[in-house]
Amino acid sequence: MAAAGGDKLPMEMCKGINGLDKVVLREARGSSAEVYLYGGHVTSWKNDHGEELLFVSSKAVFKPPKPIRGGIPICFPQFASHGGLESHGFARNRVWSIESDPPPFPTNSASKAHVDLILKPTEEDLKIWPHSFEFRLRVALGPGGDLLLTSRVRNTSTDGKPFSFTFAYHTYFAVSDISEVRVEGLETLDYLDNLQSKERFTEQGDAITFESEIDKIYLSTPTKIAILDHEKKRTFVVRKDGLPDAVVWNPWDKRAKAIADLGDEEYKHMLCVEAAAVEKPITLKPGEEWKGRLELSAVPSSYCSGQLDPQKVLQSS
Ligand code: TA6
Repeated sequence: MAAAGGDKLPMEMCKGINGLDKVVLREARGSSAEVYLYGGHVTSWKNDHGEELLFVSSKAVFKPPKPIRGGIPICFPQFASHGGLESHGFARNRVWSIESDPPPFPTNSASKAHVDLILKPTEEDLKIWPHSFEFRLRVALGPGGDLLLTSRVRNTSTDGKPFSFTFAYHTYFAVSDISEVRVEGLETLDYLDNLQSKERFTEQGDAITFESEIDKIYLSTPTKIAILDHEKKRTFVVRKDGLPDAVVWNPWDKRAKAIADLGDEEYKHMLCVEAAAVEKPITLKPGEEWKGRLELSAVPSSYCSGQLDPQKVLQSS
């Protein structure tokens, strides 16, 4: 359905792959995003030139209960195998609902191109994770095409008991060639290395570059991280709030082959940099709410010609 004057609506419901419900967000200058109700999952984010900025595997299975490989899976109430639930928890393979009138945000900066989703546990969910909660997710496009995700988790238990959870926005960025990418903002930080039994190490002073499998949880990270794509001359800036950790993952060639819903060579074109709360689980008493915000922007960079100082990207507001 088109708006008066032939313009596209800023928020539109339609059917996606395999008839799954999806929401399309459009910002006036041409940027767009797509969100599947299945998983509350952002599967597309395009700039105003129509270029896709998120990676989604060509082998992604858009069929419950398989989570979608790519985009931004929501890991909740458990990150990876940090607990007894299925990997990354169950929020990414549940069907979320649209909430037309959510409780107001403290700072209301919503553009017209936004959608509010909500997830509440079913009786079945309560059997595997016995905690009543409301998880509200707002996905919005900013006027400059920035992608903004705000998560609000509330403990709605009436039994007086607190609960704890871990969380991540498992963002798959689209990159031209992983060997040409560097990540700024995580140097000198401590991390848990998932490839070495989650042992704790300290990162060297240099920016992170990629030449083999990586699966690290950086701890107490700054609120801004930059991903510089040398070949594309593009810098992604990740801004986060309420999410102290940052996971960096690329499966590289061998592990990629073992992941059924990822093409053998596709690891070259993806990088996961995930705003997360893993090391210190979040605990909510009944009635309490937690908020975790992610803001992604993609800016042209001329890093390869030496004109862009990555530190400036990190320091500018
Ligand atoms: O965030 C990194 C990670 O936990 C890795 O260990 C890796 O296995 C990845 O997530 C993907 O997990 P998935 O369950 O989606 O296959």
